[in-house]
Amino acid sequence: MPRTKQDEINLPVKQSEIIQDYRLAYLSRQASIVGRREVMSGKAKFGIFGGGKELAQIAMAKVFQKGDFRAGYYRDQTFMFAIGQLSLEQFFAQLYAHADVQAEPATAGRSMNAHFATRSLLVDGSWKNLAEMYNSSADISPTASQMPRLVGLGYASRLYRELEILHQYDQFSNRGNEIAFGTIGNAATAEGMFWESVNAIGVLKAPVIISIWDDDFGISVPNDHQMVHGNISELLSGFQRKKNSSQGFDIYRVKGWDYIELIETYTQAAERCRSHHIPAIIHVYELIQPQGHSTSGSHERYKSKDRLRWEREFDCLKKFRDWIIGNNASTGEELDVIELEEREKVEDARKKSWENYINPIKKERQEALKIVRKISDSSRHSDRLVKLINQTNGIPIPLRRDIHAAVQKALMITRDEQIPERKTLIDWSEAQDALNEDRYSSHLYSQSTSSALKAPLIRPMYSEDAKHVYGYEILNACFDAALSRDPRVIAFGEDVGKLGDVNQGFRGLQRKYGELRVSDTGIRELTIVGQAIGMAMRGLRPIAEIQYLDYLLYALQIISDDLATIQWRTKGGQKAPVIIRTRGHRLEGIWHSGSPMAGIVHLVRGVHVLVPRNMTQAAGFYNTLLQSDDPALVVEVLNSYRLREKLPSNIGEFTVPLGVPEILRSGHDLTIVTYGPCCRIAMDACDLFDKVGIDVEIIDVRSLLPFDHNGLILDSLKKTNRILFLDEDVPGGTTAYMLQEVIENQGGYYYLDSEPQTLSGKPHRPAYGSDGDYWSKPNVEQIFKAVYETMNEVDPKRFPLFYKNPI
Ligand SMILES: Cc1ncc(C[n+]2csc(CCOP(=O)(O)OP(=O)(O)O)c2C)c(N)n1
Repeated sequence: MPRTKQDEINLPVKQSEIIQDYRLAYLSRQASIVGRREVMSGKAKFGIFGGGKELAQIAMAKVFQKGDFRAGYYRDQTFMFAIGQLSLEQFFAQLYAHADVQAEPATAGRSMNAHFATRSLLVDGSWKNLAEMYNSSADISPTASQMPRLVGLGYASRLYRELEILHQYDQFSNRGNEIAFGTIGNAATAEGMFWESVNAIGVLKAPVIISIWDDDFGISVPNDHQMVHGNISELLSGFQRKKNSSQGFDIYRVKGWDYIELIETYTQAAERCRSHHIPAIIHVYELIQPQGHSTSGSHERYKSKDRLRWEREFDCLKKFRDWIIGNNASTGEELDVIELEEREKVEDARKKSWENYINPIKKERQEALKIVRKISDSSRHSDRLVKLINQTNGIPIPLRRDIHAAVQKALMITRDEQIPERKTLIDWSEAQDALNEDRYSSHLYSQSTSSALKAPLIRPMYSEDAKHVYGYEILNACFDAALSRDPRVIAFGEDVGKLGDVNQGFRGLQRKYGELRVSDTGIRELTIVGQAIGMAMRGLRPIAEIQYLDYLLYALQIISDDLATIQWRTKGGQKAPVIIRTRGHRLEGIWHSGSPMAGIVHLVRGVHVLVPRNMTQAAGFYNTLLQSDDPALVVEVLNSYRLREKLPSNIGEFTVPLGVPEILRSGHDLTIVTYGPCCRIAMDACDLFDKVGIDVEIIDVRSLLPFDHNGLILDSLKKTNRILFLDEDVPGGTTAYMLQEVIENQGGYYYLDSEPQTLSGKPHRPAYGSDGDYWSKPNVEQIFKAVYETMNEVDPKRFPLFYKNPI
């Protein structure tokens, strides 16, 4: 049938492009429908889909260029299809949790469906050319948690544009021409971190476009419970850029079913953002969620009949179809054919993806049961084994865990028999364990040659006339060397810029390296870390400062959910070598004295946690970390900045290894295992030990994660056979963690002659003042008593309890 030409119908988009867009929108919707069906039929566990948001995402994809980054959430499948970074087969593979990076490159089956990511790294863990790729940072589930990272993904462009010294890194940026695109649901904008991130992006003038997909609900809760006036762009209007101002956002409102308006809005926003680094917020409203929130429930339970009717009418796919026909860009019959073709594509991909997923598992089942059958041929329990084989074979959609359980059962049934094939089965099972270890547990930390554990050990050197300087001066010299050595090192935090941080580690360095290399930030711990994550994902080497350890809790969620999981949740596809610098442990009062190390250590597996006892140790850690591609938290000792240390002559080069404790004093009677400020207090207690003839060995753990990977503490325990774990965390906190590492993991249990002990702070927060500190945290006298009482049990005559009245 003759077609009306595009110029005759006067549309701003080519007709072929319109049809292509319709195809994609339809295909994506169909994928959602089929995906839901797969869950309902038991082939997948859970599904969350992007139906109802197709057109806006197609418009966003049109302006998304190579080098750009996305930080979005689970509704963005259409966008990912549109930029060519998600195939239908990959879409289904993720739904099935296909634990194979080839089939499911975003997360290798580690994240639930609709958690999108591109792979920034080569197999060896080194960077790809990100400037030549369409990039998506890896999604996480906590609502709005994509936002802090977005701050840094955008801000990196500003640095790459404005710092000439960074222009050489064209693998990461084309002189800062890249936009970071954020997407978020309307309800998630009620999260505090959304507002903190928007404010930070505005202050930093970061080229970011935030799209808010507004379908009026957050699961079942409507907008008037989420935000004042129920209208997010109205609420955001205070962020609106004023005329001729370079600060603030351009804010757009556009209907989610208006194809042309969407394209025009994104085109304008992207043009301004890319050329002038003016951030934008695009509030896309009148969107729908035709399948409800997820496969966990149906939206008929909470949406009124009127609302459901409206959703059918304002479905962007229906509106687009009507618009195409109304503008003579195609006919209903032609669109019917297109729809049929797209449905077939989805069905083909589903089938292929399912077979790719299930066949290897079925093959494993066959292999395992074949061995079990051989065992059953020689077994007295063959009837039980045959039953087990039949049961396992009868599972219609087998999981690897079903096979594993059957193998265990077969071995248990035949545990009193000498059948050669039992060995074959055990070998097979152990080989599978190794494969599953790789499938589910690899890449918690970097596995590349740049892993922090592989940094060469360079000892500090001292000239004969080495100066004794304040601790902060050691750090200052270290950071100066780092900034001068590597242009990608960027330091920032509260009071870090002009003041050079509250303890002067960066004193004078902003003047020397400029305001972009050493910067002040607002008081916003969460997005200081988010900023660092985004920057590090784009090849920079941020040192993000959290002013006090006590305030790390504001950022702990994002460190735990985002930073700590990046390498693992992408199975080595992405990394963010962030260094978080903070200072903590005892000083004064509740919020400048805390040491909640166990809370941290247990929440941030995937980040190294280092607790240097002085600033030379800290400097060595920074030098190690800056050579490596792992994220880390370094907790400096608050009361050591004004203590003098000898300045190494190789301040920018020497390294302190991770996971290697240091013996501070050797002894034979008992080992004290501690870290940070308690090292000094334990050493101070030695005067008392000397007086009563107790010979303690004191070990500074230095690195809580990783922990003593060569078993140095065990060696000490083999010698002393007695051990005290000491710190100023709460009882059962990091002391218990260290105890478990040494007594259980290292096998210390077998070398104990006395009960192992822990000495920590009180369960309450530290009280104010020097006496408050003394009665809240371990002190010299307590340490003495803890050790002495152990020795009293060994030899009560030699070590009488002289400080207690006889009972
Ligand atoms: C921190 C956090 N709280 C709660 C949830 C559970 N949850 C998942 S999605 C969602 C609603 C989000 O609604 P909205 O932001 O509007 O996005 P939509 O799903 O409608 O696209 C909730 C409450 C979560 N994932 N994270």
